[in-house]
Amino acid sequence: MTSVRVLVGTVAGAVLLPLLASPAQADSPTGPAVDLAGLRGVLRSALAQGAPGAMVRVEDRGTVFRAAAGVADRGSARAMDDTDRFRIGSVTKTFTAVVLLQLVDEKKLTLDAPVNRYLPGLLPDDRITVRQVLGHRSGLYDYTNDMFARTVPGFEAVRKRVFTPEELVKLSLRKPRTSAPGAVYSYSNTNFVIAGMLVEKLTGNPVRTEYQNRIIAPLKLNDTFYVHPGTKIPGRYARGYLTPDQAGAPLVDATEQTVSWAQGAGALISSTRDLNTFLSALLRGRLTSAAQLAQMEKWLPSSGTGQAYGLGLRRRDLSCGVSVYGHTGAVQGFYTYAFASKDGKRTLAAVANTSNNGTVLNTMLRTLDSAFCGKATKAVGSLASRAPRGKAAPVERQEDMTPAVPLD
Ligand code: HEL
Repeated sequence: MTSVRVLVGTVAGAVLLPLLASPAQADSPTGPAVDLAGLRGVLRSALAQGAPGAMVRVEDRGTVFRAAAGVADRGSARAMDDTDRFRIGSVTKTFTAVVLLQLVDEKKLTLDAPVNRYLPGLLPDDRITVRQVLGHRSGLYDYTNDMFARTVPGFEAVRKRVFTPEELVKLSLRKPRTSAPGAVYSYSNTNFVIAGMLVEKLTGNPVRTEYQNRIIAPLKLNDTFYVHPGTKIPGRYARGYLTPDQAGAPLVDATEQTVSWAQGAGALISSTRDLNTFLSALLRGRLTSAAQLAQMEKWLPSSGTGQAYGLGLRRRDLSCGVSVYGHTGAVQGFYTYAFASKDGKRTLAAVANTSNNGTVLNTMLRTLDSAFCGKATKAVGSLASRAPRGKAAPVERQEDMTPAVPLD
């Protein structure tokens, strides 16, 4: 049987007890008890479905539940450790949105102003606003649909590429827009490349400096980095393994890449601890004014059952009736879930070091139920799901599984 290492302790980490010394449902100061056995079972399933490793960290007002399974590195067989760093993909979008909402607080940006007011001539339509961009309602085509239509060749073609953000926007504009501005939700990385451009234009600094000064340094996020266009993850990290489209083909080590194709839409590196700290701070109102947090939490329906999108922030309604707030990430080699309770007092970050494997993605989703509902529950959602070619059928359709994922 797969071994899952589970620890329960304090945030300071002074006392860490093996799970065997803990009850199956760990007592918790807020909400239902965290289902440790459930978390452990999810990690085990993810490994059985093809993830080399997986980890989860749940924090609840000073109590930490953490578990890791499998390997961080298939070459050395080093065990996954919950302190390993990894690429967070689109969880980056929440960081980028926070920077822009801070700029709104500073009166340097108006959410309902056209993007072209700040970036003259960038977009072909003056009606597209900053708010639409942050809520995926701009109608701007997602250029990654084409870029990653063939998973491994698409990735290898951009692994070392360095794009300017303007080049990425141009890729999007080659295609017709998906809707009129503001008409519907349609997830597009183009939006958050533009968000990063807005940050740079309004501050005169690279996005890296603004992440650093506004979020990373104040929250002491020592595992969080924007290294673009560098290709390496600093310090100790989990390697990321991309699943090819062809069934049975070996996993591709995708760890090293520029992530230049994503930039402000997905190029940050972090850890489960830092993501929990970040989301807790955000939801407790420590990163923006209450007014701007309320803007981020103005929910509109997104695709998928029980899901909504604000500004760079997702809401997921769990099977037990609890709603959680955060983001998901899918970057080559890593799947991430980072969510918190409404009051920011309970947080979860869960990662598997593989991607392009819809079964693993759906399995990892179940960490949310274990962390916030307190007992093993059936997966939510009713839409039939399709897995990448050659994979077992997943239990649930992921709302934002990129349309470029090959579906049977
Ligand atoms: S996709 C998502 C997720 N987001 C979006 C963004 C991110 N990631 C990407 O746009 C990368 C897409 C390619 C990922 C690749 C893989 O699985 O590694 N898949 C393919 O190449 C398929 N052909 C909406 C899922 C999010 O949750 O927000 O992160």
